[in-house]
Amino acid sequence: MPDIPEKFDRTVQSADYIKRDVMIAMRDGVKLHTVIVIPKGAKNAPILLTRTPYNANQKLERTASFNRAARLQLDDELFTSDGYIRVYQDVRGKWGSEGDYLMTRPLVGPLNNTQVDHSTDAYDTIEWLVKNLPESNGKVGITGSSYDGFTTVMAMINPHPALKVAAPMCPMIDGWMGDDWFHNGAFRMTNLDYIYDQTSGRQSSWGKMPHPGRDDYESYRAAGAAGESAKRVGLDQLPFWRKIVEHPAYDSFWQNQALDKILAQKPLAVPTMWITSIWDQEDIYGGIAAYRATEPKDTNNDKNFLVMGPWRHSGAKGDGDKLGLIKFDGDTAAQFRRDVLKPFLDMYLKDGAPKADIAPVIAYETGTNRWTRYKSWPLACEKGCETTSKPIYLQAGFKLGFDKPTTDTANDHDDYFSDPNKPVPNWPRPVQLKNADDWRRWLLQDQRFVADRPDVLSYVSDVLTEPMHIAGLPMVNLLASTTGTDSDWIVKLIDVYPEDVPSQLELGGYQLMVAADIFRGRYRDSLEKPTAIPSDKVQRYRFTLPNSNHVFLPGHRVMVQIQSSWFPVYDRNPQSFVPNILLAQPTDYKVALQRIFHSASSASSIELPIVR
Ligand code: PG9
Repeated sequence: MPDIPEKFDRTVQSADYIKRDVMIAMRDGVKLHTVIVIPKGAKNAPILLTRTPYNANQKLERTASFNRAARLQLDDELFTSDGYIRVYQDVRGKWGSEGDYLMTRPLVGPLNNTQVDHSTDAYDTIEWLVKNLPESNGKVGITGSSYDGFTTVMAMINPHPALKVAAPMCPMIDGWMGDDWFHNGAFRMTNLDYIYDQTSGRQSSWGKMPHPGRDDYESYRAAGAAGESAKRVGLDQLPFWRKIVEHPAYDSFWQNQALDKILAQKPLAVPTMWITSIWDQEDIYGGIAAYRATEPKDTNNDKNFLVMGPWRHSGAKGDGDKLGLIKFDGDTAAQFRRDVLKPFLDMYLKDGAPKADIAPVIAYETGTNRWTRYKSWPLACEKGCETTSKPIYLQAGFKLGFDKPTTDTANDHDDYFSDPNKPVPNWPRPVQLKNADDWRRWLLQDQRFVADRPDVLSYVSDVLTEPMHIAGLPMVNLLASTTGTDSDWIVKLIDVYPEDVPSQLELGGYQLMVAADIFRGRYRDSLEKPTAIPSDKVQRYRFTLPNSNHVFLPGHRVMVQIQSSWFPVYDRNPQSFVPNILLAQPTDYKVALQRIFHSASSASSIELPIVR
């Protein structure tokens, strides 16, 4: 008899949980691998479900303990210690599940000609769970972050009646406007790794894509366009990469799968808490966009909830006491899980749980470092909010202030040469996009490392004598020209710390981005149909920056930086108009003279959502 038996039962008799590993049949017969962790002795227990492409088995492998809370994820602890049944499921086509995988599989319809999607799979899974888990009370909640946030949102569409509550974290909602794939049309090179790892095999894992050298800035620049870098590692073989190449603009492919647009059509079917991170390096757009899209139909203001934490992507699941050098008041993620998420989910899932005191909007105020509660969000905006945003203008002499420029002279502009062959880096080189620590903190990178580059313009206000609170999405109103025929515009709203910060010396003079984004100029008139920028003609670029709830403290200054590349996170704009930037040729990359206007008739500003 061989020493390795045919079967080995891995159940640990003295563990405090029972693990059931099941294959649940969906309506098309495909079976999905599902891991169920039931506290021993559970009765009338609520179920918390997550549907993931990232290996359900691994979610129960944080440690090798006999204790379920130590084995499951950190953010599961409060739930599983309190008797919840925790369920993780591999989405179809990944890991232990059968079926075909489609990246962020769209709903059944023009983009999905099968009979199944994540909405039907969630439905069928919940149907099975409530019928087959005698330990449960028949109430199911769903949660998950990022891709798992996307599957959470999908479950909210035509939901199973047993689905009582949803808590999508940092969900991927619109991959073109500002979540993973693009930001306002600029492609995010980090996706080459993601697509490679996620779709090159059913069980693919992270970090497998080859990268030449130690500096992606250098290797991606040397390769040319994103398409060339992709080709060099074989991404051409992967259908989702080919879809990206076929759909560089905001066409029906992207519009029809944008979940905020889909959700806006009907009132929310289940109470939902949108959990967002202020410095989300991956899905900074979607959570707040979905909250805003669903808010008008939440007429009683009792179904749609928003949380904003001072976190990186998925930060609500981890330790929230600091991010890079920026410290908060205690572990804000643990505070959120204990004081907000747990009572919120209990209220809908646990039999007899008390009504939780949860405000419609719970937002961490950065700068002052405290949690705040509001009835709605944003507090200030262009129109329809209690307060109207207030423009802060670029002024002569690289100043920033609330007085609109009054002159119209030939000198009312500042210029820089943007050379796509010497792009502005996202963080100091060498840049390794796969370096998790750099990647998670880059939105808080001290911007002094580029502030004085000749191709970065920095406008700065006087020292503030009073606190200035922004609460919403700053709107860029940039008046600019280029000698090229296409261009990217990056606008960064920055809090400049005083030269001396006695309580934390390393923050002296720090330039902290509080909201920053990129806009691909070819989309200024239409996101769907790009057009060449007329050379040397002033154009208006209007786009929102990510959401912020920040107080610029007295002694600090407000800064706006403008540049035309942000590499290698974003691919380079060749600055000459080509049909598809992902396929640009080396000769398309041209130096351009960029001109930023601050005159009376062409006044560039950032409309700040300032509240008192
Ligand atoms: N931000 C990741 C992702 C989500 C959806 C699509 C592609 C990538 C994630 O962390 O899951």
